Amino acid sequence: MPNDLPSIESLNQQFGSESVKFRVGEGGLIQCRVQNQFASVEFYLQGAHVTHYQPLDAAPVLWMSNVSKYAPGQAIRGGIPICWPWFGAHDENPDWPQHGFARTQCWKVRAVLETDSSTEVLLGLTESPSTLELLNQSFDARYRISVGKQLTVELAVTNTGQAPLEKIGCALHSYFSISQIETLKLDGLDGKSYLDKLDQKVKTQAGPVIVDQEIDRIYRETSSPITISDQGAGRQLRVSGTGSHSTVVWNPWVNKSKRMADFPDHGYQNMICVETANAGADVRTIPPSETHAIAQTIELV
Ligand code: TA6
Repeated sequence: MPNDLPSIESLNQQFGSESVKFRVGEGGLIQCRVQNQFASVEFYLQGAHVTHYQPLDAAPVLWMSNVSKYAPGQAIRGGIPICWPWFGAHDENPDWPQHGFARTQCWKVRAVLETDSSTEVLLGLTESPSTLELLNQSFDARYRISVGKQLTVELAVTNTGQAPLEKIGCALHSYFSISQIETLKLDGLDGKSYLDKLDQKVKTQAGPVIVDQEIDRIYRETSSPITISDQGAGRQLRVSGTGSHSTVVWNPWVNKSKRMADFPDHGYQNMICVETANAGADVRTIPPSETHAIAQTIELV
C-alpha cells in the first residue's frame, strides 16, 4: 500500500458531507460511499473503482464477484474497472498487466461537487515511478463519478508531456447484474461488425445479442445507446457512451469462469459486461497538451 495514502479522517474532513463518506473497505482499501436522493454508489480509491450502483427503490445495477480480491495492486473483480492506457494484453509486452495500470493505481480525491441534480466526485492520477516503468510519459488523468438520475463515469486524460501519447487503449469495463443469462437481450448493435476475440474473425451482428456461450467481442463503429433487457427481472438499462467508437461485450461462460480464481464458477449466469471502449482500431493518440475524454452513462429505463 503506498505510504502517502490520506487518512480516512482527513478525507472526510476535506471532502466528506452528509452524502459523501469515506471508510475502510474490504481488504483495508479506502472506500467512498455516495448516498443522495437518487442512488447509492460505492467506489475504492484503488483504481477509482466503482463497485456498487443502486438507484433509489431499485436493485443493484452492477455485478460484483463475491470472491474478488481486495488487496493493494490487485484488480477488483466486477463493478466498473478502468482499463487504461491499453485494453487487453499490451501489444509489445504481453507479460505486462492486462488492461493497463489505471485499475490498480491509487487515485487521489481532487474535489466533490454537490448540486440539486447530482453528487460528483473527481479523482486524479498522474505519472509515478511505477507508471513510468509501463508508460514512460507524463499525463494527468481525471475520473469523474456523477451520481444523479443516471450514473455517469468519465475518464479525461491530458497529455502533459512533450511527445504524443500514442495507441492509447481504454475501456470503462462495466459488469452489469442480471437475473438469469438465458433471458438477457442486448439491443443497439444490430448490423454492427465485430471482432470475435475467440476466433479472431470479423463478423456482423444480426439482431439482438443473446448469450448462450462464452462471448468476447469488440463491436466497431458503435455510437448509439445499448439497451440491456433483463427479461427475468423485468428491467431494462440503457448504456450510452461518448468519446468511444467501440463497445466490448463479454461473458466468460462456465469454463472460463472456473479458470478465474476471483470469479465464482456460476457467476456467468448473472452478469454481462458492456464496455464503452477505445479498443482495437479505436485506440487514440493524444497530442501534447491535448485531452481525450471517454464516458459511460448508465440509466434505468
Ligand atoms: O473485456 C473482455 C476481456 O478483455 C476478456 O477477454 C477478459 O479477459 C476480461 O476482459 C477480463 O479481464 P481481466 O483482466 O479483468 O480478467
